[in-house]
Amino acid sequence: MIRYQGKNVVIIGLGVTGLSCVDYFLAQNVIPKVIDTRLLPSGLEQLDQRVAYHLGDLNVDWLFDADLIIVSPGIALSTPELKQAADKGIEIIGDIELFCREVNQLPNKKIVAITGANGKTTVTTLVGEIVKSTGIKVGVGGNIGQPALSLLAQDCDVYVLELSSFQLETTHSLHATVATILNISEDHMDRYPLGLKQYVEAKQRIYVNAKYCVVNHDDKLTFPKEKDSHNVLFGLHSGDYHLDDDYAHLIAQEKPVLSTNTMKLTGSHNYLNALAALAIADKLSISRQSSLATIANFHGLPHRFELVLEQNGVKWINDSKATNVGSTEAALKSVVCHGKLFLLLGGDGKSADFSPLIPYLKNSHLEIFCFGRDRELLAKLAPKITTMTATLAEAMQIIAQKVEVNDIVLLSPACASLDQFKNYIERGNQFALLAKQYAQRSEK
Ligand code: UMA
Ligand code: ADP
Repeated sequence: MIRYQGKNVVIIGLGVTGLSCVDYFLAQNVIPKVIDTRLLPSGLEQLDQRVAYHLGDLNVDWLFDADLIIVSPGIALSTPELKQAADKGIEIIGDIELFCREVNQLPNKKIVAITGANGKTTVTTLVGEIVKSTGIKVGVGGNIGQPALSLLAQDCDVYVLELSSFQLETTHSLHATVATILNISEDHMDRYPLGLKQYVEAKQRIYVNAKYCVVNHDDKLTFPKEKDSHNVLFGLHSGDYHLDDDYAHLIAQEKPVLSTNTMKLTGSHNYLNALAALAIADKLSISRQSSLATIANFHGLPHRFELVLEQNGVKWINDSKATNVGSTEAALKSVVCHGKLFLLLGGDGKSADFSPLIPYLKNSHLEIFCFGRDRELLAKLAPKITTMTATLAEAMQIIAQKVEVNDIVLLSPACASLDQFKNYIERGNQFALLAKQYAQRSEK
């Protein structure tokens, strides 16, 4: 274990990350201080009584007195108080850095590091399942929700980490066996005032010291800056791993290895996710046969282009996890609709440019409903076919009166949910519940 005895440690954030860091330091008898800028942070009840805390703002006396500041991903490094602390030479890192320092000390451990604008959780979960099915001891964590530090308590041989750009910004000691940036499209522009370049720079940190880089052939921004023979490429039509012309098979090293109609996952974006997972598994030297069996049986995750109801000839698809433009684009590319498509967009757009959606909104069989904080901005994309409502529930009420056989109702909002919901799960659950209620009523 790396020793932090005698250091004055300040942790910022009382979310799951902050609490996992508190546990980590307490386990080695270092009692940190904790700051949260919120007055009522969620993790306060769970905080160990030995730990002093400060709420409501960043306590600069504590910060400037610290030897080490651990910052949660929800707090930007550009926060003025943190910049001042950095200028004073105080070390500022995140939980993933603490985790990597520990794993680097242990022999024969492998880290798979996965980032990208979209598909992170799907690929992280799938790789975790692939590794687990071989009997290798695996821990899956990071941005997926299970804090990485909590994995140290388990005896794992392989750690599969989903890493956000925020987490990568505060990580310096990652030595991944396999690292991937799945794709890049705009997200979190509220945290990257210098634009996409700044977001890409954060993502690219995943490749530093990686043994193998798994790279998206169709997205140059996912390529490591230094060209390297250890790069493995996946893509729709080209690369070491790709699809055949009619997307009927996954192809690896020019050989068809899996028929897509035996897969439970649907949509070209998910086939790309499967190819990336297979490329990663191959680099972990996992048997092809075993990986392919797990890929074929993987159902995907809730709230991600999930068919939650098919009744009276109407399909209701919950893609609440589409919290940025790229993921909504993927849904619009994948949806096959023989009737009218009712598209629900809305929420907090995080300062995104929504214009890449415009080409997909020209379909004459489309009706759009925009709700939430950024409804006006979204409505400008295709005003003639758009209805604005304050909430998702109001939009659903109108749509329920209109749907007919062969229609699809698709919640793929292109925005975060936090303006009106606790999270994307609550938003997706509300959509599914209302769909079921309306469908039941129309049966009567
Ligand atoms: N916050 C404050 N003041 C503080 C600390 C936090 O206002 O002092 C706010 C943040 O701005 C944010 C919220 O509190 O709105 C939570 O922030 P946090 O950093 O405390 O979050 P944690 O609960 O520790 O969860 C974090 C990740 N959250 C974020 O990056 C915002 C979780 O990813 C991750 O699962 C978890 O660590 C474990 O690693 C969530 C997420 O939304 C799911 N990630 C973004 C995404 O996927 O797009 C990057
Ligand atoms: P992340 O963890 O990066 O947010 P998820 O797997 O949770 O990714 O999926 C988030 C959203 O992105 C969902 O709407 C999903 O359908 C969509 N998605 C998944 N994989 C891809 C991909 N490779 N390209 C574009 N969109 C994707």
